[in-house]
Amino acid sequence: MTHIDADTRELFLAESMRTRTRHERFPMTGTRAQGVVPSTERFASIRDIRVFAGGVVLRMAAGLLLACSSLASAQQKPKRPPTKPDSMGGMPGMRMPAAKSDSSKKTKSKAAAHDTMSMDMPHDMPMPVPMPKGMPMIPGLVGLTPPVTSFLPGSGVDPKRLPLATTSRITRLKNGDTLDLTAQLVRRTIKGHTFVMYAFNGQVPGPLIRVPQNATITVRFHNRIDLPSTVHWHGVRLDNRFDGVPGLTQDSVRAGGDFVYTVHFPDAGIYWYHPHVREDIEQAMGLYGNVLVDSPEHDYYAPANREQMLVLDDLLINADTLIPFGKEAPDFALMGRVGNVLTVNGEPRYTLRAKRGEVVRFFITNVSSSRTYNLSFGGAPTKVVAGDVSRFEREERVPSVVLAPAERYVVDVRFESSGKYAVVNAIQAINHYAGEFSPEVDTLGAVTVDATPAAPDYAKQFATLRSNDAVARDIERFRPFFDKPPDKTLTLTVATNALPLATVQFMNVDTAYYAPVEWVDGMPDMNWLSTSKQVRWILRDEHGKENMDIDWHAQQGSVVKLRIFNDPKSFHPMQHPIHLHGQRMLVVSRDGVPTKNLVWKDTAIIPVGSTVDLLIDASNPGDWMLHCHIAEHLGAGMMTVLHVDGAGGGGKSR
Ligand SMILES: [Cu+2]
Repeated sequence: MTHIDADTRELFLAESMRTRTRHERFPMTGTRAQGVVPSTERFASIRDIRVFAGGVVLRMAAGLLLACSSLASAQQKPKRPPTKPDSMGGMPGMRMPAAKSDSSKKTKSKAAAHDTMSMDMPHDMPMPVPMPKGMPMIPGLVGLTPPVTSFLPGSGVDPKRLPLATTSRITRLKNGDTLDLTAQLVRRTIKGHTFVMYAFNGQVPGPLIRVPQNATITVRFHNRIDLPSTVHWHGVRLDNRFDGVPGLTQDSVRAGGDFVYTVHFPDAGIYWYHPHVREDIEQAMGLYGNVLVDSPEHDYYAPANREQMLVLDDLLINADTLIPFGKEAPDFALMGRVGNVLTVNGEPRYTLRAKRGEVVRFFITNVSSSRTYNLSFGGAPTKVVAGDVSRFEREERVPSVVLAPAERYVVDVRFESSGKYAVVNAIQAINHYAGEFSPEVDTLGAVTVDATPAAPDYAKQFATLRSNDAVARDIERFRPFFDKPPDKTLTLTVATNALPLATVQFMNVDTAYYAPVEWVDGMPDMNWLSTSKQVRWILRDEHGKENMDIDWHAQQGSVVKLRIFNDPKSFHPMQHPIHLHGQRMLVVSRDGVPTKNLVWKDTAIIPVGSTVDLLIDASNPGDWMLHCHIAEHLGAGMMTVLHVDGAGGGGKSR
């Protein structure tokens, strides 16, 4: 999110929870319970009416669409006859494959699909994603498949010969050290099902690289997966040559190839690394890891009894099968792939035992392709301490933390009394079909607190909200630029072609209402069928130039104001976490409201309908990507380059 102050967080939640819900639950994700979402009345106004009206319009439209569906179906000429609806326990609305009579067809039974999946297999499985409860698949879409070939890791590989993935281990490195980092195929067992996936050094998440601030390390990357790859050091202001962007800073590393990165860590905090090639596949299949950069200051953070990494991810599974990816182009191009199994540190359930009164520092990273989280700790008092690239000006008590893809937050949580605290993602689900919102709570794990008192007892330090004067002083020199006119303006929108007619009809009505943030996939059928061949996500500048055609230069040492507007009238408006490589930036205002407590960021969520002003400290010369961090949106073109021209005049630092 742009910033966790109460205003913004409440806005996201409040605006999407305005409607009186039917309290329907989506049978899509993990363990759930009817939960309470923090409430506020501050934003109950026009949008309420709009959402209600939208719901009514949508229900009418849905009826109309059902009536027109045979027409749509006929026009679309599905590649296979519509399948018979079948009941599947716990997955209402799911449509299962019709009985196969033609044995020459390449389609395999679901159970065998993974082991035998060929990279050249047409993407012809029927709609594989469970539909939310009460939401039928749009009839005009039944039987259609995305126009791509199916891909899953490890085609033709015997899973039994692959190593079983392990949990992440800490790799402590000092200045000058070298690390071998290998992307490889592994076996992973999730909820009793075994899948072939990817891992760095056999670990999911990859090794936690822990380095002192200002260290420079060498990473020898070995690509041993079945796709080209690279490593991007997310949030790190490093030498441009090692930023890991194929076609911009390096060639992609072919399968079997190697590349040597030199990585310098100028800022303390929590960072992460992942490939910058087909993130929708490689990152989703397990290629992600954290870097924890330690400040030399002993009291950089307030004291805590314990540190924990929380890497949030979601995986899309159909019963016992991973849902394949598009080989030539990402599928799920409209909303991004939203998983139905939530994982923390690669496991479906996070557990921690703590002592009574213990202060636990959580370093949280959202590595999901598309999902935004609203995380809280069972009511335990929570302090937000730091964000992507720095600490906050001031520590702040928060009821929850909102993280869009790629964002990080550092929070201190004190577990005051013994008992069980649920770690939950509490959000507002959206049903695009009915135009309804409903509260949804997924339990990601639990912290069990013993009666034994924690020692030392940091109750007093925890109760103090520290001011980080060094951060405020550092930001002070940027304040004169806060109100300057924007140097660059980008509008976020989308263009589509050749989408199924039923999708187009539905979406034309769907935009009658919108949510600032979509927390779930409320239209999995339309989403699955959309690929980056049909959907182009767009950054459009003030000259009308789009994505990579934008010619954007800044002088090294300058301060660049970037204004981003997320057009709510686009074909499919949704939030976009916008990430800038190699620099740091401040979210100085949203919709004209100045941010009260600043933090240096590398990723900022732009809610639908909002205008967000970012101030970029263009300190690092080179060619730096600015893109949406929803993997499928990036795969559908939503990227441009900021050329930071060095003193020599060239944009390249090499
Ligand atoms: Cu996006």
